[in-house]
Amino acid sequence: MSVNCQNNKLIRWVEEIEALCKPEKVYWCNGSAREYQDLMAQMVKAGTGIPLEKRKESFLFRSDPTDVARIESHTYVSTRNQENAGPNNNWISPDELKKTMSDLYDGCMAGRTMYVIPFSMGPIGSPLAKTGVQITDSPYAVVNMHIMTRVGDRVIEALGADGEFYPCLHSVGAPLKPGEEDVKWPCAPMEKKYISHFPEENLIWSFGSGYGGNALLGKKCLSLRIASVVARREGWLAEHMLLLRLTSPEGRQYHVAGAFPSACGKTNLAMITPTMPGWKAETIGDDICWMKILPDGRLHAINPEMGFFGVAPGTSVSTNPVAMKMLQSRTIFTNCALTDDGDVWWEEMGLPAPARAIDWKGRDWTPESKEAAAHPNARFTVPISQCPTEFSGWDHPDGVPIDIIIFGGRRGEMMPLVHEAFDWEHGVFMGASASSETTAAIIDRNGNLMPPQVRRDPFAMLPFCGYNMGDYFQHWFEMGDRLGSKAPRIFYVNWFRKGEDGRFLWPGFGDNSRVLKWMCDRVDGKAGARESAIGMMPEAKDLDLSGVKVSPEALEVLLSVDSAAWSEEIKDIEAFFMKFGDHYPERLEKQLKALKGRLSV
Ligand code: OXD
Ligand code: MN
Repeated sequence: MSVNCQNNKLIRWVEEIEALCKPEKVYWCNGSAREYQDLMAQMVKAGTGIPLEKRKESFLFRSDPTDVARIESHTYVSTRNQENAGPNNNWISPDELKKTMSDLYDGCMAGRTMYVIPFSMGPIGSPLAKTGVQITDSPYAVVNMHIMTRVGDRVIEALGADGEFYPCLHSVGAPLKPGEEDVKWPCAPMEKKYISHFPEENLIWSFGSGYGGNALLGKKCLSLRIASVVARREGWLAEHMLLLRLTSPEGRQYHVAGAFPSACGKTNLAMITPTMPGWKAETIGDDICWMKILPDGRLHAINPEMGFFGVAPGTSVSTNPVAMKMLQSRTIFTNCALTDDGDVWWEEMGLPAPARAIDWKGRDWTPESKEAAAHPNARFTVPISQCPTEFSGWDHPDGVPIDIIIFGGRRGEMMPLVHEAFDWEHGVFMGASASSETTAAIIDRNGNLMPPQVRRDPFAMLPFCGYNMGDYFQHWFEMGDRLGSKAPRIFYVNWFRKGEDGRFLWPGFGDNSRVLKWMCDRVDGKAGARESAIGMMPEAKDLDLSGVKVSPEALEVLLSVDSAAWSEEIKDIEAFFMKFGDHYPERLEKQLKALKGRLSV
């Protein structure tokens, strides 16, 4: 047991899980650097972790080929009443799901160590922070949790005798028989994988997968699915958003929160290098943000995490030079390719492909090979403290006051570069009607990558909202009522619009700062905009485009509303909203009607 643990509820829960999962031994994590090193050494000895000669204190892991991403089809929100989970979640009744999973958990840790990880999401002691305790039989999950959260004794101390914690149970679901040799990446077959949430008990049970959000339970499971329910209960917001601080040449600061679906360049935007002279951007978070109205009446945000779990392929010196520097040392890589000289490589890294490598499945690879060397959802895990653009006050307990909220997605057609909401209520409509083309962070129930398709992804929260999304929309309206004139301004962006030749029309990356500058100027009442059917939009003259290579024709497309395409889009939005039946807020219907009126459809 942890030497310090005074919390009887926690001690009892750990004993109960030990009795159920029957591990060989139990180990309470203290969060020390020594613990991290010992676990890494143990995994290197077992052949699971591969030290990288070219990157100091960095390691490569390869997952089982069937265990490579979040599995939305095996993710459940289990409430007594199905309606509370809503049409946006898979649902099984708590009794049935607990029965099925208890049978799976019975003896599932045989031959393994059961790790108890006390962790804090958010600065310990912050009014915005929450404590979790993850039990897992995966040492890989432990080292990743060390980077992604605040782990260890100081959490146990803060918990005290009767502090509340969120129990998060995880097992890879691969018990070992006496004398049986372990595989490199133990996991259960697809039909036994479950990522389950019981919001009425603030409880998480995950079984069968060792990858990413399925195994690092502080992230999507706690900080989004469970936290979103708690946030509604307690009157705050738990969001799938990056956090960024911008400073103008005059020294004025703006704090931006941005919601984008997986792999829409959220990490790149969080680490943006502005191309406009004098502008500075600092990183606070790249994935999750918790926002609360503090006594000054403003919406304050923290990043509850402590590290980045980013998608490697596509990260390059041109798309994200900051991340490339950050990954030079003390990084865990998963499912990247391994080069002969002991480095990692991935597609679109901006470096020539090695003549020979070992691919993510551990096979010999050459540029002639048919398959990609790195899995498209290959990842890096790295502490935020290594980010060269880290904002030094990023973990202030009161967070930062938000000026600007951005929604967005990946749309090759239809969606203009940027538009601004008329007011908060219109902004909620923008968030609720957001959509994107899907990417590699999701696999279907057969373990195949989802083919790219446009899906509605409100607030980029479709896979992460732990309750009925109709009620979530209503919660956003009510937050606006409380914020009144202190509400942040809301914008919608699309960096991915393509021309007829299939090429992107907007240069993106550092030049996205030009769009951010327009937003800042709008906040200060300094930039022009014209009213369109879908919101306030800049004209070319309102954007700072000095030195950008965009043709006037491209700009014309990027800054206009394609009414015919929008009329089609409206049908899809409406059909989506209708799924929420009685939970569909009247105020959203009012927004939809108003948009139809403006588009004359
Ligand atoms: C992520 C995701 O990994 O959104 O952040 O899928
Ligand atoms: Mn994410």
